[in-house]
Formats: sequence, C-alpha cells, structure tokens
Amino acid sequence: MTETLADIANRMMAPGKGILAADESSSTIAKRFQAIGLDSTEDARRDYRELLFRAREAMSECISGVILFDETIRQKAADGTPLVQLIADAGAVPGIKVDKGAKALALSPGEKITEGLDGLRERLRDYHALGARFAKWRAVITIGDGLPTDNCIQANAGALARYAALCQENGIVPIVEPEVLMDNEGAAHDLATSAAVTERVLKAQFEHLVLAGVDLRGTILKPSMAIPGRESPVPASAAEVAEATARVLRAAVPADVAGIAFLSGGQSDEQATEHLSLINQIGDLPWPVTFSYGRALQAAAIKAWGGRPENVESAQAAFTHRARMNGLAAAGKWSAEAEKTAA
Ligand code: 5MM
Repeated sequence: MTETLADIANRMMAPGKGILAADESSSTIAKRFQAIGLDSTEDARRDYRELLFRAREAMSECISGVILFDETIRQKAADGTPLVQLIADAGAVPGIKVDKGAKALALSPGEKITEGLDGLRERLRDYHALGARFAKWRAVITIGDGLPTDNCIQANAGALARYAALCQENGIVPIVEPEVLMDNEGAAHDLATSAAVTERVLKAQFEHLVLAGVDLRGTILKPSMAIPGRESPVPASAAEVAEATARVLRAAVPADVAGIAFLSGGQSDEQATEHLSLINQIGDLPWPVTFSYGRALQAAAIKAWGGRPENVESAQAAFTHRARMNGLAAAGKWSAEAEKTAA
C-alpha cells in the first residue's frame, strides 16, 4: 500500500528520533572541510556522508530522516551501495534539499529571498524516483534596523507555500523552514524581539500555506527557536528560551501540522540539545517536537574525523553520542548527567 503524506510525516516524527540535516551545499561543505584542513573532493564528501549513514546505532535508533544535497542523493558508497539505500536500510526516510539558495531580495537591502521554484515540479519527480520522500526549502529572515520588512516575510512565505504545494502534488512531504537568523554578524536582538519576529513570520507562513491548499497533516515545520542574537547584550536562560519558543509556536502553528523539527542555527551542540529537551518538558504541545540539526549534530563528528580513514570509528562515536543526546531531548529526557555519563 502506498504511504500517504501523513504516513511519511509521522514516520519522520517517530518518538525519540529526529532528522539529520546533511544537505550542505558545495560551498558550505567546502567551508566545513576547510576547518579540518581538507580539500572538498567528490570522494571526500562521499566518504564523510558514508561514515555518518553507516553509524548503525545512531541511524537506526535516533535518526528518522536525512536531508541530502543533489550530489549525495545520486552518490554510491565505496562498495557501490547507493547512499540512499544505506539510509533506507537503517529505517530512516531519505529527503532532499530543493531550494537553490537565498539571494539578495531586490530593492530590500540586507534581506534575502530563496530561489528555486522554476522547474521544481520536474526536479521533484526526479528526486521521488531517486528515493526521496520528503524535501526541504529554507528561507532566511534577518532581524535588524527596520528588518524584517513585510515584503521579505511575504515573499519568502509565498515561495515556501508554492514549494510545499508542489511537493505534495508529487507525493513528497515538505519541510518548511523559515529561519529567523540568530548568528549573523550584528545580530544583537534580545529574546523578546526574536520571539515577536518569529511569531510574525510563522503566522504569515501558515496563512500562505493554507491559501495554497497545503495539507498540514503532511507538512513538517522547521523553525528557529526564539533566542537572542549572538551579539545580544541581554542573555537569556535556557528555560526562558524554551518558554518563549513554546509560547510562540502555540500562538502561530496550527495543531494539524504533522510535527516541528527545529534547526540549530548556530547554537552550541549542548545548547541546542538542552533547549529542545526543555521545550518538550513543558509538555501538552499539540504536535511532536524534535530536531533537524545540521551543525549541532555534525560538528563533533567532522572534527573527530579530520578526513582520515583511521578516525572513522571515533567520528561515528561522536555522531552517535550527539544523536543519542538529541534523541533523549526529543523525549524531554536529556540531562547534563546523561551528557557526561555517555560522553
Ligand atoms: C546543513 O546545512 C543546511 C544547508 O545549508 P546551505 O544551503 O547553506 O549549504 C541548512 O539548510 C540546514 O539544513 C539548516 O539550516 C539547519 O542546520 P543547522 O546547522 O542550523 O542546524
């Protein structure tokens, strides 16, 4: 029997599991490799992704889905097994980033619009044939003097809604990711500002999704948390971040949405885990809430690997540790003790 969109989305929101964002575009992965002194060759990118997807415990117990980049969804492991197959064999859902990146928004200095709608229907059909059952599109919203503008919020929300409708038309669950940045240069906003902007962005987003006829039961929201900017002079406690984030989501996200999977956005590994756990501890939320982390799941693994074959096992252990900690957080069960004991 064919899985419905809601079935796929529910699989991605399996209790105690979350999503691995391994969809770094060529320039982003090159930056990550540069930090460990490694050239970004096709084989190096394959070897790195292969080591993640072959981390059996992490993949089968903590990861429900993996977001891939175009190159990766077509790549084979060193022994010839398609990488998509490794993911599916571990019981996780393969997914694909389909946006073409955030570009300058015309006549709106300092703001961005995500491109990639032209030809998307055809690309989605190809990706479905390659095994993708969900997709991801990321919009970027910047807080600043007079920013974000309504123009930027509306333009990105409209593009995300068109993307989501095209996904559903083609049997693919859309992950809708409107990221309110916290780690850009000059991000000095406080928690209240982040919360207010995030609420405004999410409310606009759901108006557009509903207008486009998108079925929310087959849709996953990937939001940023309500959190002070990285240069904010006013810090917030982990409990304050969790409380503000849960409040904003309750105010803006319809209960029909299949689930919420946060991005980490530049938080430290442990912060991202602690915040997620505290949000889940608040309880009584109408949707399952988990992670869809890129940096906060991979940073330790990439460092441990260092591009050397003899470090594959330590890199897998580092990835497994973070995946397990975030799996606990998805159930509201992470603790500083668990972090130390397991490390
Ligand atoms: C893995 O990073 C993703 C791809 O980014 P680029 O297109 O810039 O290379 C990114 O979209 C990611 O999926 C989300 O932002 C979440 O990642 P973080 O690192 O914020 O958890």
